[in-house]
Amino acid sequence: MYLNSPVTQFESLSLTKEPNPEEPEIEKAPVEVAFKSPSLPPSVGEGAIYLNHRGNSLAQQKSEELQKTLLAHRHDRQLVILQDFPDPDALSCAWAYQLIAQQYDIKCEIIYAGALSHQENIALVRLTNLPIHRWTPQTLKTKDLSCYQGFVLIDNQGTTSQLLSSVQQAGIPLVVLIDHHSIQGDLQSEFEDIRPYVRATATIFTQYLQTGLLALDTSINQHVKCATALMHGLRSDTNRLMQAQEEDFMAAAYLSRFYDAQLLNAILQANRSKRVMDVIERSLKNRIVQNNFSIAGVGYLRYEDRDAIPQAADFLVTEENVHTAVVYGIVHDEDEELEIVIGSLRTSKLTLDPDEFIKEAFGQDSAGRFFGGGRTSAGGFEIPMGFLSGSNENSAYAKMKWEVFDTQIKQKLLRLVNPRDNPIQSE
Ligand SMILES: [Mn+2]
Repeated sequence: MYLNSPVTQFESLSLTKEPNPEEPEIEKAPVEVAFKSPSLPPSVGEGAIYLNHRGNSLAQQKSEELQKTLLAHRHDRQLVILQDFPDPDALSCAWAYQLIAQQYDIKCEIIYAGALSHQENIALVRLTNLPIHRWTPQTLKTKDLSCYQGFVLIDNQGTTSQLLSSVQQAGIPLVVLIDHHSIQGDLQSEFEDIRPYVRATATIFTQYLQTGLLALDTSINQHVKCATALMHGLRSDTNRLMQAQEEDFMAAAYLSRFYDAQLLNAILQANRSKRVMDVIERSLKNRIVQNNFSIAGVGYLRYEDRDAIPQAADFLVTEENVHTAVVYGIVHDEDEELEIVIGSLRTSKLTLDPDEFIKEAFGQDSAGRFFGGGRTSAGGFEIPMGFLSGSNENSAYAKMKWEVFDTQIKQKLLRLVNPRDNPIQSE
């Protein structure tokens, strides 16, 4: 049922949207003008020739389309919105986008609403001075959004950001959407490059760089750091290249000319906090293993420790006879008095599509939005707790609330894990 069949993958290729008749008529701008502009790099470089030889004309075509879009938006200000808990793939690609867009005098503000939670992400941002800003929905209210002419989604399709609705309500149009997750909804973007069969958005961005959208230069410190970030993003989304495919390896090979291996090593050396270790311990204690699935609820955890959930799932999936791990908990944000159920799935089973699995397990909310999705070998979900959020002063009440969510999530998961059993009786 969850076959990751080549047919499905191919079909997603054709999902690139039809030209939108309401788009500014960028087609009318003669292409030669685009490529002759003095501030712009040549669009056909060595890499482009290589990509063409390989028959990967899609990357070339998308680069040219993106260039046209950027030209049409010269001098704009844009918001680059990342998922609430941005990962290295998202962080590095947003930075690469900012550097590319800068050449067209487009000023980008890279923002996220949640937290940098994984120790490696904190190290990445600190050690490279990666230019991102935390804007909570509260912060957004204090900003004058009228100075932004467009927004950009990278490595996400808005479903994992609290900021999307406010930005849309402010009437800011979606100008660029670049992602490798399965299509999550019917967002309309002027430029769109969604390639679910590519393992990392960093691979897509490296291809843009190779085709000449930005000429990396090892004498420019920022370029070296951005290449290092992209290498980290690419490695982390491909399980240290173990799930990388040819084009990911080709992208890594290209980045190897520019990245700083020592800096990457320093990022990877970042240690886990004790609290994260404690969550991993809880996941080990609480896990139930059925039909090669390992499922663990870890109870309440602090907002800043949210990344402990995917890290626990990463760990549980390494157990013998386990191919898929799902870990979830209630993440509590004290500042915002917000509670949300957050879960992560990791799988080594090639025929299990995390996106389909999560959508099938949890379904959609009343507005028709799925609670989560995924990409190759990994997925995640977020279930808002609405009216049941907060008021945990009474520990018996908090415990009861956790048990209700825990039971409900287990039921939904076990329905797929043991299709023939009654999940309630199966324990
Ligand atoms: Mn990614």
